[in-house]
Amino acid sequence: MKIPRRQFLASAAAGLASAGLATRLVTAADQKVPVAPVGERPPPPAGSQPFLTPAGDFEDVSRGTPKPWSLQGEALAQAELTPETWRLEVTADDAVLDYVKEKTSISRPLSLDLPALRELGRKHAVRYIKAMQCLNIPGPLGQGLWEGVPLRDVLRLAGKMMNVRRIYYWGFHNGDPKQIFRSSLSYSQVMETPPEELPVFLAYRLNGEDLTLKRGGPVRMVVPWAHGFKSVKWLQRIVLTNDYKANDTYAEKNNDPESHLKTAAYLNDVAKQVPSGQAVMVTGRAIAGWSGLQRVETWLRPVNGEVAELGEDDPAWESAKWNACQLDGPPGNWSSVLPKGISTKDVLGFDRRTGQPRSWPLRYSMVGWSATLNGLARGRYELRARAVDLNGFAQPEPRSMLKTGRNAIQVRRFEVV
Ligand SMILES: Nc1nc2c(c(=O)[nH]1)N[C@H]1C(S)=C(S)[C@@H](COP(=O)(O)O)O[C@H]1N2
Ligand SMILES: [Mo]
Repeated sequence: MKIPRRQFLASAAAGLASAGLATRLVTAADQKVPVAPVGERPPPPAGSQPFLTPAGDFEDVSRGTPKPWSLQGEALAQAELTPETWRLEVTADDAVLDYVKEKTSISRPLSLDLPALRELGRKHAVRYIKAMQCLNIPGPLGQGLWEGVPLRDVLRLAGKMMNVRRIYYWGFHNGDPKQIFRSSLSYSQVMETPPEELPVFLAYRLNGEDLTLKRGGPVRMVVPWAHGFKSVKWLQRIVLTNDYKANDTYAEKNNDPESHLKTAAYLNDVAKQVPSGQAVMVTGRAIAGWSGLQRVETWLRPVNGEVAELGEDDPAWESAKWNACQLDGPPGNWSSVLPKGISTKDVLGFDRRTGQPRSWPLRYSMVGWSATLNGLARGRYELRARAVDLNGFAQPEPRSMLKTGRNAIQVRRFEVV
């Protein structure tokens, strides 16, 4: 059956609208906004959010009763969450499943302690800067310089492997199966790292210090390209399996277990009232996800009378004027940003010889942005922000499922008086 194009678009839009999704089509005009080349972008203004989030300032998304980070003394040692008691067990799956024909085996099951992992780190340690972002929370949790040993180098110690297609892993869960928070990766994702991609690793340091219990220490998985749910805290168990299905706890909550970190723009708060004649400085943060980040744009919309939600199918979206903002450039002085003794040359994502970032923003990192609004007449306004990825797609285009990563277009309302 042929559906006229207009009618098709209308019904597609209605479908999206009824699903409550913040999805907008990108027009060719959208893609012609000039962006300052990396070298010309000014470093972040003084007093803006720190580039690296102190470990204690991350937003915490921890499950468990009691929360594993609240354990102390003997209970903490019993939980094997002290540097002395921590162990990582790596075994082959012995489950029998009718849809899996070949049995998994490894020649050397492992029980690794922290000194052994650190010893591996002398030769194989990697560091990179990554934003931690929950798939379901509309705002980054923090950004760290994570350090540890690639998972592939740990798995190599397990000897000869047969029939491993997936890697299942989880952490301490109060010994209660109902509290397990699991995640998984394919064997290839772990063992092979494409050029410029960052490896999955077992992190034991954050911002130059031992990983705190609250951030998932002694050891946490860090999956660079993924949302937080792949980065399991208090890591203790890895099971190599020939089961090809993802076993992620997050999948049970209607989330896409294979989703990638989304490119997204977030707005900081704006003063509710601004005196007329005064410039309005708006700021926010943006994440460079899987599809990269080209620019952030804002749309300032005068609103008269009562403020109502802008419906998904409101024609105002089609005539919206989006303006490119100023994206923060690399910090002027990296040594004041990185922990003492760490050079950018030792961090993945930077050129080994020059110490310059290989791309900006760094992959999977978070940067600040700002815009100054001048000459606003008295009245009420709505300000929206969106990110445009390296494909020229304004986010959250073209994907339509927020359960693969929340990056709807945020709005702030203010009044010029
Ligand atoms: N063991 C364990 N690991 C976990 C979780 C958890 O509940 N238990 N939450 C995950 C989710 S959903 C997110 S978004 C991140 C949050 O990391 P943070 O608490 O360091 O900010 O941790 C992940 N790792
Ligand atoms: Mo999360």
